[in-house]
Amino acid sequence: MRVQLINPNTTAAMTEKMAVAARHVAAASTQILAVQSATGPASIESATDEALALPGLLAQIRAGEAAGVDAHVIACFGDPGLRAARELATAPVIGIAEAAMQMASLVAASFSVVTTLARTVPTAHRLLEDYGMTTRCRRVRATGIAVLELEAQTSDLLRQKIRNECRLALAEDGVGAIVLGCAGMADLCTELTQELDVPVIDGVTAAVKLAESLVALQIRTSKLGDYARPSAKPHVGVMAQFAPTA
Ligand code: 5HY
Repeated sequence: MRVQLINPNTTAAMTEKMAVAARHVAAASTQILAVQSATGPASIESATDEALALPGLLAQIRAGEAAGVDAHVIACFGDPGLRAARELATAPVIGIAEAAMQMASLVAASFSVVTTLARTVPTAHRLLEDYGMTTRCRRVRATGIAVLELEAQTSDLLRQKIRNECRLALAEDGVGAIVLGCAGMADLCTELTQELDVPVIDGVTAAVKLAESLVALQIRTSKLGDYARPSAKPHVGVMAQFAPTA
């Protein structure tokens, strides 16, 4: 099967890092097609970043559908554009935040999220509400690390900060699992799981395995109700190229 892994920001090093993590867990018969938005911000850390990232992301969804991919993964912890992507797609579309939260809730009664900047914490809370997960998540913890700081090589200092925040979550929040709150943390999941001896869930790998499950079960995105196709209509201006055509 072919799973399109979409980085909705425009940082190639991050796309490469998440592709490595995804390929590491994918079944031998799964091809990971890692792509990124052609337009938009280098990282997504605010509602404005998210709004500007959406045209490029939705263009990749449309391109993937046209190419007949079996599933899409939106690899940004804010799950930007998830509902719009599901309107446009018949293949399943998995957001990494929803994937990680759902998977954590299967193995622990409650979890905490360890994320990047305090600026992104309200987004995580909004998603928890949206997904009916507020009773499962005890706390969303910021490390103060910006998304782009996680790129290139994740330094020992940054790893230490993330590790410390995870340890605090386990000591203070009474949780049984940690959800990593950024696609750029995907490379830390295995070592943190070993060090902390609790499930540490990274959304990129969780989303790939959930996508594989849905494809294997031949479950596709419903076109009835909320995810019905958007109707085609006239659009003006530079964004017209991104508008649904049929
Ligand atoms: C992400 N931003 O996973 C989110 C993380 C965050 O560009 N990729 C981004 O900090 O909300």
